[in-house]
Amino acid sequence: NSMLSWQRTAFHFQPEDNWMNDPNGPLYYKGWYHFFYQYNPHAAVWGDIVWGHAVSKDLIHWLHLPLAMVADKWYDKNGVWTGSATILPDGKIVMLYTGSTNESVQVQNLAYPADHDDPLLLKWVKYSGNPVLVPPPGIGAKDFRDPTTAWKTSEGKWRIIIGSKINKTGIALVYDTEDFINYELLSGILHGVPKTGMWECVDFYPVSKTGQNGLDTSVNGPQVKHVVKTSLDDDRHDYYALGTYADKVGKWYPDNPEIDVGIGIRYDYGIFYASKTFYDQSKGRRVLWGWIGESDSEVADVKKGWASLQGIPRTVVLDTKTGSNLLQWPVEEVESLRLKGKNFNDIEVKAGSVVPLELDGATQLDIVAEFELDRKAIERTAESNVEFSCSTNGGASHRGALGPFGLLVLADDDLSEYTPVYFFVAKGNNGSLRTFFCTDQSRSSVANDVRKEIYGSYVPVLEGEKLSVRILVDHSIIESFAQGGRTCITSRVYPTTAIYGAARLFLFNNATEAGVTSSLKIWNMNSAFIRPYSNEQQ
Ligand code: DQQ
Repeated sequence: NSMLSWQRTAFHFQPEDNWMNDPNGPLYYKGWYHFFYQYNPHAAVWGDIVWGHAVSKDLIHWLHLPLAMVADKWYDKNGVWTGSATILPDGKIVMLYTGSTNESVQVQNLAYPADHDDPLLLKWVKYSGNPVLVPPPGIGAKDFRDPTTAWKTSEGKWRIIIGSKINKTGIALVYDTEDFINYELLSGILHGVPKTGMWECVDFYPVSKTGQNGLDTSVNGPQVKHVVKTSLDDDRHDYYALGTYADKVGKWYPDNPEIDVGIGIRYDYGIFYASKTFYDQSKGRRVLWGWIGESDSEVADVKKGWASLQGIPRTVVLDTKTGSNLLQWPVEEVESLRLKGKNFNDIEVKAGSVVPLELDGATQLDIVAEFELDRKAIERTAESNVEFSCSTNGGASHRGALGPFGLLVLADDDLSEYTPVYFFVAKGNNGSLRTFFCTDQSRSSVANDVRKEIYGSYVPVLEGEKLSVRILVDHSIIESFAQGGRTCITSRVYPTTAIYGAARLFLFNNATEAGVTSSLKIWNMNSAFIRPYSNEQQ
């Protein structure tokens, strides 16, 4: 349907057509980044899941390859579900994935490249003895999925975790193996959190306490913390927590039990699910992929013939300044798409005003913005509203003393459509400030078959820091990173008039008392090359 074709993105990974969900088995091999993903070759809705496959030299430009694995065995007849890659010390690759069997039992299967000399890893072989793991006693047949990348134990074995639940407690089961064929289930779980439900797509990895570079999954010791991430089936968000890993017993303990896995911090406060990291040995970084679904209707997805994107891959490191959160940032390669940039210096945005930013197009942007609130107004205001929350406080049109202020993205000229990405500074009665970072979709589209939520959360702002945001805009996706990636929000939006050449960008300040000064650098973004392999060959 050409009416909806503007929703296709220009530099986000998406298949030519049909449905995509979770990222699978990302890895770097012989000069190529490989990306596999949950894919329905037949329709723009979930079902008939197989593994799509694409390769890239830079995580931005992609060649689509033939399907890597299809549902052709009894042990994956109902779906070739999510899995992860492990690169062995000799450079060989093993892939573990969940199969939904002919009887819809969730089992784990082993696969490997047919030809390790092929840098494109076109052909995959399923191990003849599959499945290698079936649900253990006490675990439901449909509650056993999504094996992680393996890491080395101090004993020299490989270890993986697999998500599950017992009653309503989400858990990660731990298995040790020496050959990826025979496994030993540890008697205790890695970790579990009551009332969180099924843990999908668990992830486990070390982050350096100095925060500078990414670490291979097996790195352990006093210089690291360990991250546990789960995707909660019940509320469709990805939660992580920082903690300490005890190799000997195969357990992990959160730094702060109040911000434990599934009840504390999210990777992203918008749409972002089933994510997975991998260690990029070519650049010494840990890279996070996340599935970005749609927030329009299924009818609209079927009409347009496709559904879902992948977020721009993000590097993840520990935020050594706070010590209590990660920093996520778009991989540096996305900057290669930047066309001519434009600077806007010290723009004054008075309380209650909107300021247009003149650009050559506003549907493909990379925005870096800083904001400073008028100090006198901060001191002056008597407002007390530390209980503020993005989603319950009326969104960007609610006026407080010190906010909201930020940008109106994918807006049209007369502001019949726009998506505010903004800060709200709340002042406590003891004078302390608390900053929130939000995205408000309530006026993002005049269409009525799309969800129009208000997303957001608290963002840590340290003494002396300016408020800062990076925003990637690509037709129907807005990815926003506040304070260097401490709090992130991804939105899918469906404007009807703020498209192509009609899309504009504005600064806004809906505070009642404080003026804001903003400096920005904005680049129009080139489109990425994301094409079928067969076309390449012609
Ligand atoms: N998607 C896969 C499962 C996983 C879920 C099936 C998460 O393996 O638990 O498509 O989105």
